[in-house]
Amino acid sequence: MPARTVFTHCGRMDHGGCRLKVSVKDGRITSITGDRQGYLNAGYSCAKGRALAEVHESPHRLKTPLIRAGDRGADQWRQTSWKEALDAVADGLDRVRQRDGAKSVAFCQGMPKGLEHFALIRLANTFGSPNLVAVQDVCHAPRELTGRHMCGFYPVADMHGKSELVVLWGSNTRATNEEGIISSLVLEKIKNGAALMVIDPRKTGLAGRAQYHLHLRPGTDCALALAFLHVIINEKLYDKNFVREWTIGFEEMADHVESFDPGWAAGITGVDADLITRAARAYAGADPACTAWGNAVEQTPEAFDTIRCLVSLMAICGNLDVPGGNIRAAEPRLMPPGKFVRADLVPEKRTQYLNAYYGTSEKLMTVPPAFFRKAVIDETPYPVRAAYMQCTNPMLSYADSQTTRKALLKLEFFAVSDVVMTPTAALADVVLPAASQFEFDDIGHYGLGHGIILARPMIVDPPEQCRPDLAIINDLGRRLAGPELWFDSYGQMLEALLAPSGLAWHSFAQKGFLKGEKTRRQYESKGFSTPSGKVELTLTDAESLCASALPQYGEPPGKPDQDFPLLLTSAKSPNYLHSSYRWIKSLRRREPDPTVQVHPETAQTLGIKQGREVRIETKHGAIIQRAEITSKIRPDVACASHGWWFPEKGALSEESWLRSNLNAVTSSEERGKQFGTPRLRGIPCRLVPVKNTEAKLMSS
Ligand SMILES: Nc1nc2c(c(=O)[nH]1)N[C@H]1C(S)=C(S)[C@@H](COP(=O)(O)OP(=O)(O)OC[C@H]3O[C@@H](n4cnc5c(=O)[nH]c(N)nc54)[C@H](O)[C@@H]3O)O[C@H]1N2
Ligand SMILES: Nc1nc2c(c(=O)[nH]1)N[C@H]1C(S)=C(S)[C@@H](COP(=O)(O)OP(=O)(O)OC[C@H]3O[C@@H](n4cnc5c(=O)[nH]c(N)nc54)[C@H](O)[C@@H]3O)O[C@H]1N2
Ligand code: SF4
Ligand SMILES: [Mo]
Repeated sequence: MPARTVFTHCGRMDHGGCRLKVSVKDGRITSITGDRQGYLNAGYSCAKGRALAEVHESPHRLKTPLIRAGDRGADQWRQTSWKEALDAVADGLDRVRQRDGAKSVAFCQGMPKGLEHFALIRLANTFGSPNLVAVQDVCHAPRELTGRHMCGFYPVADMHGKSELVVLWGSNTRATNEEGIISSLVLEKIKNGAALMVIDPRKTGLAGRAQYHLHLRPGTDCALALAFLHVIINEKLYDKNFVREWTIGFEEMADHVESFDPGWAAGITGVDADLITRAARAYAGADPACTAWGNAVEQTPEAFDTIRCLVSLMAICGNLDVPGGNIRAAEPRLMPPGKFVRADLVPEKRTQYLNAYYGTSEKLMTVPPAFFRKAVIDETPYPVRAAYMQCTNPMLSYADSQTTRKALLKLEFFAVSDVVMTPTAALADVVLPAASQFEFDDIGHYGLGHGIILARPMIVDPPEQCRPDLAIINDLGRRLAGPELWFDSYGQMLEALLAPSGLAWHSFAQKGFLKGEKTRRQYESKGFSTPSGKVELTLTDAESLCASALPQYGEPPGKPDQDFPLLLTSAKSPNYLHSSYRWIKSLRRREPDPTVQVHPETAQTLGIKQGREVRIETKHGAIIQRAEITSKIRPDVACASHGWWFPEKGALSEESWLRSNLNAVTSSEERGKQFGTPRLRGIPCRLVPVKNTEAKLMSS
């Protein structure tokens, strides 16, 4: 067959977004390059995207459904047919539903990889369970929902408008190409004259190009943001008109931030007071400034307060909902997510789901992993006894891996869909082999709040018996909820979702993407969708959120001390997605081992040598990673790699899943009230060089 070229969008290597030109010959992908026409990437692609052909061909892929043939976690499997596997999953989930009620069955999703996320919510809803467990406690929800509490929408950086300043607040777009912000767009803005401010404990590549780099201690962002507010309000640099017309609580906020001066913040953050003052002035002076904010601002129990400060800054400086600022991105005309997931079928969700017991924000519709595990292990507030998991590897991605393992082993039944045998899948009763990128028709970015959706048409057949999650869920839905609530095929699901746009799948796939209509300053005619109709600097419903009306800075309970003198944080690798893809050769060559970044002075004091193994110890456990000695990091900080397991050592051995797993030294005992967020940034730790004799360590 002659070679052919297909255009599609990348996915499953991060949130996706780059338009790719893919060449195919005889069912094999022969080349992948970034396409210049790409709305988000303008020709850019990264090593992960270009490695997708290896995902397709990898010998590590799961290729047939498996049913457990020995004890849990004994690694004994029997290959089976799809019919038997899906019957087994349906029976396992239904048995628990019949006996204990639908809410005793959880549906668990990791980072949304494509439309499967919403299809799974639909499965949970049509099944009758309010418990959709996801990683949103540490990803996305704190940003989106705090935005919605304060101004009625999720203020995303307008990467296509003109800005005078780009702020990367705990976001390393160059490596992570975060949620629709492909780094090429940031670079384009800089080329067009925007100044750059980076707020990061590491001197990242972009920090090296920034006019302002605030090299703060991890976990102290709230103090820094309060000091920004102090400077801007004290020096009257705010947008007086916007503040007067469109905010409530400004006077209270002004009084409140009076004591949070840059000198105070310098003591906490480690950033020079003068630099804080200059940076705050630059933010207020830019017309407009856009803030791309990342995981760092939301992976602490204080996330709500930190993000409230950031939204307050956007508001009082006139950066909210203006071109080139932080905007409300209108979604394209599609079936609205609430309708797609059939939210109407669980009207009692907010009183029934596990979150109700913990009193989280009612806008948080997914269950934090810590609540799920407690329901499994302690049966609090009621037992959860079965789970269906897709696109997630909780053994690596949930804080406190030992507790996760205990919970998974206690589940009466659980099934996993994944592309390879992971430390999570290895503990399951049934494992389903999922199709991956390019192997089925998919829609990217639906429901993520970025105002775009992207077509990811199928290019090659999946390996052997692999099937797309959308098809698997559709089949499970038909079995568990009845065919009338589901579709004849997953293709119909895509058509139904697209119908309001007037496009059929094949036309959409040709067009490539849809974006919502550009509307800015909508508040001028409609007000803000908050109880007061304005941006709530003081929150009207603060009490119901167990928060004070204004953002506070609370000292973290665990501060560095003699025993644990450093602060541990993490940054995502440009070469991997969380716990995924260590089994791809080209990526593993680029990054063979997990590394912890240490400052040269710290390394010298502790006797740590470049490239040698170091034990990272916190109150919660110890792991080993290799030292990368670099002056790019603060001397009082250690920045570890997240998501590491070693597929070449199997999925079950501690040498594989425990040895270097960052979440073996995190905890979820301390959590934020509003979103159930544990502390993943700024954990007191110590580093100990590993002697050759103990290199084999682990749980010893
Ligand atoms: N300590 C610490 N922990 C963190 C973070 C951190 O910064 N520090 N970050 C957090 C964040 S932001 C997130 S989003 C989570 C991510 O947490 P997860 O989503 O759980 O982690 P991933 O590695 O992205 O994905 C898990 C699995 O999805 C599988 N997969 C890939 N594509 C498909 C597919 O199409 N179908 C199926 N069925 N499976 C597929 C992969 O093989 C992989 O095993 O981790 C969180 N955990
Ligand atoms: N290559 C790659 N891309 C990804 C992912 C991936 O795993 N790999 N994951 C995807 C997902 S699900 C998400 S949510 C996004 C995450 O995207 P980002 O938010 O950009 O991810 P991180 O690398 O966790 O954090 C960004 C920066 O925060 C800095 N940092 C660490 N601690 C702190 C702190 O306390 N305060 C401040 N201000 N900065 C701090 C780190 O040094 C890092 O440079 O990326 C997406 N894209
Ligand atoms: S930046 Fe993200 S979307 Fe673009 S090629 Fe890389 S993994 Fe794919
Ligand atoms: Mo994430």
